[in-house]
Amino acid sequence: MLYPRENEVRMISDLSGIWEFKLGDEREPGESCGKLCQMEPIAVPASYNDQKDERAYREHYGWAYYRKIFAVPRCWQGQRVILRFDAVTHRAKVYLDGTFMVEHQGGFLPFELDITELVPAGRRAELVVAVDNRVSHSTLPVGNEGSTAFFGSDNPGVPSVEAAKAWRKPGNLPNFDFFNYAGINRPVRMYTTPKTYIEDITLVPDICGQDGIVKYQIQIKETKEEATSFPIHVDIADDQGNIVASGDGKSGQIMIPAARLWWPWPGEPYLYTAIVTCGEDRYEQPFGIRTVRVEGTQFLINGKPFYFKGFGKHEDSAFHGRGLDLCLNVKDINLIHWLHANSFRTSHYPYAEEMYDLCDREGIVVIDETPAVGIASVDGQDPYKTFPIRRHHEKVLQDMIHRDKNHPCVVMWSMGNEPDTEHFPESAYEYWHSLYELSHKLDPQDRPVTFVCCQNNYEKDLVTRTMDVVCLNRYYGWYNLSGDLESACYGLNKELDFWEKQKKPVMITEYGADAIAGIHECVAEMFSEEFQVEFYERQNAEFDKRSFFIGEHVWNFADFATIQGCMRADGNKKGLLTRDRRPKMAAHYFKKRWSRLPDFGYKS
Ligand code: E8X
Repeated sequence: MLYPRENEVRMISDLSGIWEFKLGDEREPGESCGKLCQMEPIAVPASYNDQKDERAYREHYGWAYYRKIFAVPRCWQGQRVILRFDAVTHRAKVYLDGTFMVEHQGGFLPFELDITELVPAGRRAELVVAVDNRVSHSTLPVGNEGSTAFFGSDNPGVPSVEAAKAWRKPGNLPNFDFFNYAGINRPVRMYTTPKTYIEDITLVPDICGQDGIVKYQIQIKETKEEATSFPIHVDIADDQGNIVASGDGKSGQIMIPAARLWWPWPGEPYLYTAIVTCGEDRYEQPFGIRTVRVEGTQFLINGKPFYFKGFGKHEDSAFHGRGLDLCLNVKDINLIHWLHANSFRTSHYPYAEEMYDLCDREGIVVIDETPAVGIASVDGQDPYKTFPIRRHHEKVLQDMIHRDKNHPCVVMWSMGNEPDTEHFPESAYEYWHSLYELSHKLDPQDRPVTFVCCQNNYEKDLVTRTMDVVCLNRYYGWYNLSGDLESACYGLNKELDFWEKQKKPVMITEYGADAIAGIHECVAEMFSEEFQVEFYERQNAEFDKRSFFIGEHVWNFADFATIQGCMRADGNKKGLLTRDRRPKMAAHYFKKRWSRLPDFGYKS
C-alpha cells in the first residue's frame, strides 16, 4: 500500500478539515447510519477526546460517528480512485451513502477502499466512518476486561468483579500507560492511479565497495482489458534529480557507481529516488543506500558499530491527542538534533508515515514497534492461552513491515512492549519465537528483530535473550529501590553481569524518573528535576563501563497524557521535556552528554 504521492499522473484530494461528529454507544453501527442527527464539528485528523471539554468525550466507551460529504472531481474520469485512511483508532467501519463498505481492526496502520465504481467521477457521496475506541484482551493495545486489578480486593468497600459488572457502566481499562486517544487520528485522502498501476515497490539496498546496489521488486496490477504487460522501467535519481542508474523489468538489481550512503545525523542521510514507470503510471519512492547488521555484541550500520542515543516517544500533544501534527513532528525532529540524539523507538505503536519520511531525510534512526503492549494477565491466567490476539498480532506485524520496509531510518522491528515473559515462560517463548521468525521472513531487508522486555526476573525469562538485540526497560531507583540510587546501581550491575554472559548486544529502551517541571531541591528527591538528572548520571556511569551495551533510550522524550491514576499527576512526567516541549534540567544534561558521545565506535 504505497503512501499517496502526487505527480504528473497521480492526483490527491485530502479530506482533512472539519467533519460532523457524534458519540454513539456500544451497539454495533446499524446497516444504515442515515439517522445521524444533531452532529457537532470535529477536526480531522485528530483524536476526538480533547476537542470538547466534556467527560463523555474523555471517557467514551464504544462507537463514535464521523460524517463528511465529498465529491469525486469530474476530471478524474477514467482513473482508478482510492479512499485511503492512514489510521483510525482502534476499529473502523466505513459507509458510503448509508451502505457498509469495509471495516478495519487496528488503530495505527492504513487501509483503503477502491471507490472507482462506487462514486463515479463528477458525483458526490456521504462518507460515514464509525470508530470504536474499545480495548480488550483481543485488541492491540490490550485492555483489561473488568479486571481484579481494578476491583475485587479483599477490602469489603471495593466491589468484587461480579458486583462491579452488575452495576458499573462499562468502560475501558487500558493495560498500558498512555491515554486511550481515539478517532480519525491521521489523514483521509482520495488519490488516483491509472487503471493499470504500480501496486507495490520493494527496495533492498546493499554496499559493494564504493558502489551501491539496490535490488528491486515491482508489483503491477493490470486490468483485464489492459492485460498486456506494459514495460516496467526504474530510474534512480540523485538528490539533484539527475538519473544516475536505471533498470528494466518487474525485478532486478541496479548498480549505483560511487554511491553516497545514508548515514544517521550528523552524518549525511543521503536519499536517492527510485522513479518507477509502467504504462501511464509513475511513482517516486525515496530510499537510502545503507546496511544494518548485528555482529557479536555490535549493531552495525554501514559496517560501523552504532550507539543509540535517544528516547521512547509518543504521538501525543494537547488538543490533537494522538492526531497527526506535522508542526509538532518538525519541532520534535529539531529538538532531537538540539539534544544531539540520533534515534527513537516508535513506542508503543507504528507512527504516522510522515514522521518516517522526516527521519529518512534528517538521519534519525528508528526502532519500529507494533501496538502489542499490555500482553500480561492481571488475573493470573496465561495471556498466551487466553488472549485471542495471535492472528491480529501477525497481521499487524505484516502490515507494519509492508508499510515501512523501504525506509532507511527503520533499522529494527520491535514486536511489542513489556509482555509477560516471566510467569509463563514456555508459552511466552512459543508465542514470541514464532513472531520473531515471521518478522524476519516478512522483511525483504531482513533487519534485526526484538521486543522490549519489562522489568522482570530476567533469569526466568527465556525469550528476551533470544532476540537479535536485548532491549530492556528498567526502573531501578524508581519503581523499585525507589529513591535509593546506591541500591539501584547495585541491582543494575547485578543484572548487567547476567547479560554480559549472554553475548548479545544490549540496550536500555526505557529508564527514567518522573520529574515535575519546576520542582527543585538541594538534596535531590523523587519527582524533582535534580533527582531525574542524578538518576541518569548514576546509571549512565554504569552503562559506560560495559562494552556490550549499545544504546540508551530514556523514557520519555516528553511528558505525555495517560489515564488518570494515583501514580499520574496530570499524566506521565518522565519526559526530558514538558508536554509543550520545554526542557527540564535532564534535557540540558543529555544535550551535554550526547554532544560528547560518538554515534559510532563508542564501545568498540
Ligand atoms: C512508565 C512506563 C510506561 O509509560 C511505558 O509505556 C511502559 C512503563 C514502566 C513500567 N513502561 O510507567 O513510566 C515499569 C514497571 C516496573 C515494575
